Amino acid sequence: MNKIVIIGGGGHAKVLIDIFNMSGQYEIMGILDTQRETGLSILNIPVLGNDDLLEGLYKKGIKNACIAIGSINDNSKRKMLYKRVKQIGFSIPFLTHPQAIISRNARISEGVQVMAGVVIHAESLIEENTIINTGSIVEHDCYISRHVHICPGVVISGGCKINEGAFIGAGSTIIQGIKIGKNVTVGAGSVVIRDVADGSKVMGVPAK
Ligand code: JB2
Repeated sequence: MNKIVIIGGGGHAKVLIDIFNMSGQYEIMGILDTQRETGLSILNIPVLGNDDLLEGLYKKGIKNACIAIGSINDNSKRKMLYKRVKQIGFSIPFLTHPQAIISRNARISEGVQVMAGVVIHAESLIEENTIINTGSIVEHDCYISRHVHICPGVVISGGCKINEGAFIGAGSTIIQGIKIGKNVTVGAGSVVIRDVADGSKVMGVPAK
């Protein structure tokens, strides 16, 4: 079985460990965490130490890694870790909960994490290291760039474009054809009916 190391041992890691346990595709060798005590067990997986161990683990034959840092508002740490781990040589597999529905005509890139109850429809493209969190809907013909976090319960209507690093808060709705700029934050529960410029923070109904 392919060996994998998990980076980050918080809430997001627990959701991912459940997915690993269900899929049985990877043998989890341990968790790296900058704050948690070495030897601590998280859902029966031991914390091995911090990220200084990455190179050594790779040399010992663990060739797969999972970025288990989620994000609240800011995806930059997730992006930094993804780049660091790729540079060492690790593969970062696409992970999906068995109860997600993904069109055969959707394209999903490396390191994407798709949680339970997600629906992704035809001709949508999801780029590297993006999280499509629990119960979200990505309609047809959407483009979702790298290092994006689509939080639980978001609805992205057909033909939307979500650019790199955007954070779409829980329960938000984005109507059809909208463009969301780079590193935008959409507050939880918003309804986005106009395009949003790079770096903006919007919230509310309609989002402003
Ligand atoms: O650079 C790091 C690093 N920075 C923080 N390297 C490693 N290896 N670990 C790091 N951490 C660790 O990630 C922290 O010490 C902490 O144990 C863990 C983050 O846990 P937390 O529960 O705070 O956040 P999360 O990212 O697992 O989950 C957030 O995002 C999810 C998507 C939460 O807000 C969840 O509620 C949310 N579902």
